[in-house]
Amino acid sequence: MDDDCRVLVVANRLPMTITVQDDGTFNYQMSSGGLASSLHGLQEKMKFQWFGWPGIDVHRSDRDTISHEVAERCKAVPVFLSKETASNYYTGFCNQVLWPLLHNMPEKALFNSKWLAKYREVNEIFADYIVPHVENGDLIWIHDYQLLLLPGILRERLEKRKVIRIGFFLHTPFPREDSFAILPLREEICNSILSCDLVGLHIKDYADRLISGCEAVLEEVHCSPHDLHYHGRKVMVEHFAIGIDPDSFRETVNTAGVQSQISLSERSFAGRKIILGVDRLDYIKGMPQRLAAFDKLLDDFPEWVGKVVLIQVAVPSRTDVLEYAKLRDAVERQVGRINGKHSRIDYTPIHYMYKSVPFEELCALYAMADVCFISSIQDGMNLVSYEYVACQQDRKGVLLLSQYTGAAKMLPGALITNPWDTPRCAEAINEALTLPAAERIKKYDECAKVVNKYTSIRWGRSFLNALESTPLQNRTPRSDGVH
Ligand code: ADQ
Repeated sequence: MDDDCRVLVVANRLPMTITVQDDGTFNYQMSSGGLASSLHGLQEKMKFQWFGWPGIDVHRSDRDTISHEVAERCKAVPVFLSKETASNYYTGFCNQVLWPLLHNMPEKALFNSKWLAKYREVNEIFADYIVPHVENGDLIWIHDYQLLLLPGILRERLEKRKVIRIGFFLHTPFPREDSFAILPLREEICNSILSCDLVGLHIKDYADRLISGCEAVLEEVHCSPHDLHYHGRKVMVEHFAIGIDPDSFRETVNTAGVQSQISLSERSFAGRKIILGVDRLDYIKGMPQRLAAFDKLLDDFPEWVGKVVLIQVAVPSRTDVLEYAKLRDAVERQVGRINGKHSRIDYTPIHYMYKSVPFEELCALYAMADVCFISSIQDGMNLVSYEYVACQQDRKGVLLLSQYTGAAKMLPGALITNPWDTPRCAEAINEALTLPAAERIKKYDECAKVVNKYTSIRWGRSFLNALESTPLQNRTPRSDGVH
């Protein structure tokens, strides 16, 4: 990869979090996790320029100050959106239309034409900020479902003026045919995606579905296994499984602070096995299914009552969306019912935490759990599974992983489950808790090999290498003369 190459990374959110303090001044903090840390290692070698929404409503008079600070601190350009625009675009169209449909859950989707118009408008606003920065030879890397129309808009605006390559990575699954058929804007979305030189998804299934979806709604698409030809342009469609930076987790686990948190917690759970669940409280993560399986374990294998606990961290997410509030209520009622049923004076089976835990505490939880149970009913990849493996170098615990995650295709040592099949999930938990040491270690080592090899740096480098290797091409004019 050419080290002088400039990469414009465009994502819904900036790589830093900005908050307003009591005195009205702003606080800036680099976001932990996410895309910024995935690309951290590469940023030292290549010139990155970020674009993203700061996530707060900023008065016009403060915009210059914030732009200056953000440019200085993380080489980023904030894309300002009014509160009303952001709400219709993000809370509305992104989270209540695109998110459920991309995850094949049309029953959770709501439709509203104002949201749709604002989604288009925000993708145009992103282009307004980006276009003045683009130079010949740039690689533009656009991320995720919030910006599906941006590649097409940029291609139209820059076509004649700049020689650039555009890449797009979708972090969610690409929907199955039935959900795709009701996706609003599907033609516009496919047309935009095919304005890219390279389109990346986590696994081959999603890439295949994207190719079929584009073929279904657009004329003039010609497909071969790894690329498409559209309006005379070649578009590569590849799968690049994202990973994590395992060293940062291992190093944190080995700090004295985390080690003492682990010892303290181990003492309070002495004589009991620990199953861990960590998720944003999102309906894709299958928390009710996990709780039902744990309940069934205690019913069907009563020898575990008093001997096993489930620690469930539910990170608050999208609290302004009704479906998420309903999910929280349902999960908390379910936790109460199960605890009411199986608790004893000296035993509470489920330890439920509705909060975002600090990174050190998260690493301590990962390190002390005997089993990590991931029961997503849909999930693009699922990085919690990788993080658990990275933190388990001493204990070599068991990963119980839903077949509906991208990670299930990557981690051969995991015990794969179907979260809808409650009795078999309960059996799988029992199997995970009783796996003979030699088999457990073998399975763990298989997972660790993948987590250590397919890191986030490798993911970023592979995508950018592939993007840089695509031929620079002009779009041939369409027969109707429209470009
Ligand atoms: P998410 O749906 O957010 O990501 P996931 O991949 O599991 O799901 O990542 C969650 C991240 O949040 C992890 O890095 C984790 O450390 C962090 N996190 C979890 N609990 C936390 C807590 N209590 N406090 C602080 N941080 C916490 C989307 C897609 C996934 C895809 C990723 C990356 O839905 O399928 O794997 O993007 O592409």
